[in-house]
Amino acid sequence: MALIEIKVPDIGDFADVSVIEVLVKVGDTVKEEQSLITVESDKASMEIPCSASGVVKELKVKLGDKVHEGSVVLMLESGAAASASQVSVAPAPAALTSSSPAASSTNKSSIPTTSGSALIEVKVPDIGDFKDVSVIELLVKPGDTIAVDQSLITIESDKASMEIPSSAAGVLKELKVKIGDKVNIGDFIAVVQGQAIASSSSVAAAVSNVPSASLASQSPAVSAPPSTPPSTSLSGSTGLQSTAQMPSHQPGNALSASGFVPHASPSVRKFARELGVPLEEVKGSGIKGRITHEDVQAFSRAVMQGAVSTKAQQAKGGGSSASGAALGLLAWPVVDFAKFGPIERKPMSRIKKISGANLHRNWVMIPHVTNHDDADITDLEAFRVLTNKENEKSGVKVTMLAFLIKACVATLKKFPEFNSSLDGEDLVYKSYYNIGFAADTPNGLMVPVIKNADSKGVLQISQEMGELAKKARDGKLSPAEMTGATFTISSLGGIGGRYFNPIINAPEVSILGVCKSTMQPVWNGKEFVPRLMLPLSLSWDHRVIDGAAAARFNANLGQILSDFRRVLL
Ligand code: CAO
Repeated sequence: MALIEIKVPDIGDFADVSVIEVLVKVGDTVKEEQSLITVESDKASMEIPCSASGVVKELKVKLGDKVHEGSVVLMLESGAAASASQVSVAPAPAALTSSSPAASSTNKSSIPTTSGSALIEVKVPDIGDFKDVSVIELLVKPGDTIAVDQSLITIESDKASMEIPSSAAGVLKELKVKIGDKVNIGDFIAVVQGQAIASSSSVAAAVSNVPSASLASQSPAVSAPPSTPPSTSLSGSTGLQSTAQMPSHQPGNALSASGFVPHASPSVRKFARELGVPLEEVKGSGIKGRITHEDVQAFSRAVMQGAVSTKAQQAKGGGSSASGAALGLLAWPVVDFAKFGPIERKPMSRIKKISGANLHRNWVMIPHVTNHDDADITDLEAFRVLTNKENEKSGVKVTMLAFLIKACVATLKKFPEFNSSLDGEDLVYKSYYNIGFAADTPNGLMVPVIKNADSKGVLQISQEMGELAKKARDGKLSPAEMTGATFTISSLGGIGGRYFNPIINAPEVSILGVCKSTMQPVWNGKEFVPRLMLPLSLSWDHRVIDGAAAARFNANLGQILSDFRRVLL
């Protein structure tokens, strides 16, 4: 067993490129040519392959480190002693910056025009042995004014992505390629109308980006990206952050159809394409907003679970005014209401729009069933009135909702699936009891959360509820005060009504709706007696909960409410 150093191979004139991904960890068994790290310059990202097979004993680089040719990436315990070339060098991709005026003629030819300017053909420069590389981004469009060296397209192999620069300045007349096309060295990609044929120096600058030697024959994992003269950096890596982090448009940054070029390595891009994930909609969690493999996975999972919809999905039928075509429904009726009488059009409040979108998704995606029941709260109401009398001075008013929260916690403990969430094919059972309560506010519905309600008494819950409801009405709830609920209660008891179907607040799996208690004649076996009955409406997710469990939940809740001592059991 030999311990060998695996070093960064010749990556041309690139010096101090950043490590943006570490793809292996100590203890991993790696094969020759397996990618170890991803490095990035301002124009390309590339994966550095292992020059031998073995077990990773020590990593010598970490995220954010700068490396160059010869930097030690890791220590590898190799089965056989590696040769000197194996140890240190995955062979030279190319000289990246040597200017080659002669080569320019292969990349650009000109056709004089009558106006004195020339139509210049821009071709794919020497990209080494790479064949049939896919065009993954078009960075310019006809009519754009192009500078020499400005990136025109991005191409990508399975291990590297690179931007192809323009070898001429002028106005882009035509792009000869589209996304998905495969290109090779010498392929004609664009026509630029320049004032004249670019000077030899500008030609040289453009073509200086060209790797001059074969890459793939010796080191398929390392490509030579076009380098950029220091003065013409167009898409510095610091400028390529996720959309959320970088709202302003930096000149020269490549734009995708929907925004900024997503910052991701070739393998992540490939992975996203395989899953059909629109990278520009993924928020990167890596350095400088870089999108990682895990980010793509998480986005894909969120879309599958309905927690997130892509822009394409939204365009097809996400909003309330959507056509319904995506669901195969009739188009939404378009009516000129003013035809029938005076109208006033008002935009919906921000909260209504947000809660509306959530309710819509939950209603459509969760198979809801609602069980209705009545609980005898005659004795509990008497106790509530007494409690309020005794605590008059405290300023805390106890309503039925605080008792309901305690009663629900006790019932949730007995029926844990009601306090769970669906995560893919798993059920996540929570050992904490955070109860959300719907609050009616002038701006719309909000759901503040009483955290750890199991460890709080009815008086404390009442006080917290009062404070949170006030904050909700004043629009002062913090995100932390509205998140983390495991179960929700929606009480219309102060208003009226008998029963309703509350919509589950995903990712919760059930919700209790409560209406106004009324005196009812209840048969006790001998006679009808007047009892104060509280209408309960329990909606539950039929993927998680069965009807029998829901009926038992309601029965148990009813028993606790009719004799609150049971809350202690
Ligand atoms: N039966 C009979 N009376 C009830 C009752 C019930 N189930 N629940 C409350 N009441 C009474 C209270 O005792 C109080 O009576 P007093 O004025 O005599 O003291 C009165 O109704 C008003 O109560 P409240 O609404 O102020 O207090 P609450 O704790 O019951 O509710 C809150 C607080 C914030 C939840 C409530 O104000 C609210 O916003 N409810 C609306 C929730 C909602 O919109 N749900 C629908 C969501 S789906 O669209």
